[in-house]
Amino acid sequence: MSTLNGLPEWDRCAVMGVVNVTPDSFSDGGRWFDTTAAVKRGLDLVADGADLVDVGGESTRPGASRVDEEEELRRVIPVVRGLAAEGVTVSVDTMRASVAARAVAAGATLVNDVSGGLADPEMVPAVAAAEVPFVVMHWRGFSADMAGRAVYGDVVTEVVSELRTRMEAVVAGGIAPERIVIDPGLGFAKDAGHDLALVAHLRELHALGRPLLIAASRKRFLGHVLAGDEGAPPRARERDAATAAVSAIAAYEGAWAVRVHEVRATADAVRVARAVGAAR
Ligand code: PMM
Repeated sequence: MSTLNGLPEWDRCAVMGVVNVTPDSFSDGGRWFDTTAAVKRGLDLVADGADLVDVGGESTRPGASRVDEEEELRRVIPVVRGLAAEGVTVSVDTMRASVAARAVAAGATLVNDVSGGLADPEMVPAVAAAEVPFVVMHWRGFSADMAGRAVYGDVVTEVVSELRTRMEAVVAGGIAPERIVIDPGLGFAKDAGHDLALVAHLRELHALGRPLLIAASRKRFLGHVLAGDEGAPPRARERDAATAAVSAIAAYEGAWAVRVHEVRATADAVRVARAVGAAR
């Protein structure tokens, strides 16, 4: 498994637990909205087996509008500081350079930008200066109108090629190649078929030569897979077993980390994947 400059090394796929400090996130919106509850949630995820915790203050659910900078800072920074003070490895989920920089100052050790640096021209220089790992996710535009951009000839080839271009831009902007993590951005300008094709072709994503983060947790494509005869998908919070199934697949295929809202089943899944991989 590739090492990632600046983060602990895990001997298996890492489990990234999610704390969304938002009133409206896709799957857990409103539940961890005050600082104390959010820090406690992060610590509970660690107790359940999370290796690192991803803290975000802006919902990126399909159709979501943006939160303003002051509000995002108010949501995120105290939670990052609280978790880092407890010794937790913290990642910050933000598209804003100012939030990323303040979060790193508060103890975050990874910047997870769903726009891969496209949303804020200051992001790449800020992360380069902070010298922390950076998640480059495949992204074609803000959530408010991303559904219209879910148009591909061959989704796997196009996502790999767009990620390669983005990685080159990020490196040209000063972020060391050994600090980059890549992510296909499941559900971002993608329909269920696109997401499934990407999960089925993780090997092609490995060709980019960087650690791979997979964030399938509770997403619409899982609801689509699980929908019964009447076509009604289970609610987001009822998709955790399906999420763990993707975690096992991703871990077995060599993903660096999986990002999930409920950690326990995924913590087991990545251990089973490691054991099966070792017996291969
Ligand atoms: N998805 C969401 C939020 N952050 N970060 C990365 N790197 N990759 C993702 O696919 C991703 C992300 C949206 O999910 P949520 O609002 O349900 O947590």
